[in-house]
Amino acid sequence: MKYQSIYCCQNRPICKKTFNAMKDLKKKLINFELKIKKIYEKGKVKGPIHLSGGNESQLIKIFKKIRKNDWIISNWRSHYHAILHGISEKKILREILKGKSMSLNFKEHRFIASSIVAGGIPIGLGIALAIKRKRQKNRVFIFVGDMTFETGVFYEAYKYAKNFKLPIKFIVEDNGLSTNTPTKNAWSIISKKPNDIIHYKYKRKFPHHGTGSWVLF
Ligand SMILES: Cc1ncc(C[n+]2csc(CCOP(=O)(O)OP(=O)(O)O)c2C)c(N)n1
Ligand SMILES: [Mg+2]
Repeated sequence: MKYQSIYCCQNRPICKKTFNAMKDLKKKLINFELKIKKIYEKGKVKGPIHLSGGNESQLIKIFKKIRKNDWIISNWRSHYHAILHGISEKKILREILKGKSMSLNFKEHRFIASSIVAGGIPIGLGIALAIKRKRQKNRVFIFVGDMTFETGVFYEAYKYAKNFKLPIKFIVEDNGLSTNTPTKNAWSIISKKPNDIIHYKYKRKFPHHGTGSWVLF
């Protein structure tokens, strides 16, 4: 995806100001992960980390549509999601140092992450149902990997959300891998993505877990 393909200012091609802001934001995301990598390799993080990389531009574009009072349901690879939802790097770093990279949770920012494959999906569904019943205006954005998309939990939640018109948007982050196994090998067939979900592809820059210097799983 090229920055130039994103439109701003009443659908005019992206203006220089926005272009520069996006470049800065991309740098901010990458630098944060590099900082975590360094700290992790010094043995200061007492738990697993799952770094992002290669998906900065796609996420910046997606988060432009997300409002502060919307809920984010994330997973084990959640640092970028948290930063883009406006949570301070200091706050995120504090949790990572406690070994909580895989389960960043900031209720005050409407941010929930689960390291259980598909674990966050029913939680997001419940939040969306509550939002609808209370006639509130905010929405729920659920981020899942391409392998999680193939699970039964995803399928049921997607169906329920669609049938009951819940304020949910699903985003499939597709790196083609389920940990280190190609998702195609894990499931034999890759399912078609429905038109009403956001689906983007990216190439993983880091191993599934860690930085490549310690144990890999
Ligand atoms: C219930 C459960 N089973 C297995 C795992 C181990 N596990 C962690 S991530 C993962 C694969 C996820 O692949 P995908 O959804 O594509 O996400 P990605 O890591 O590629 O972003 C698995 C099997 C887990 N965390 N939870
Ligand atoms: Mg994957």
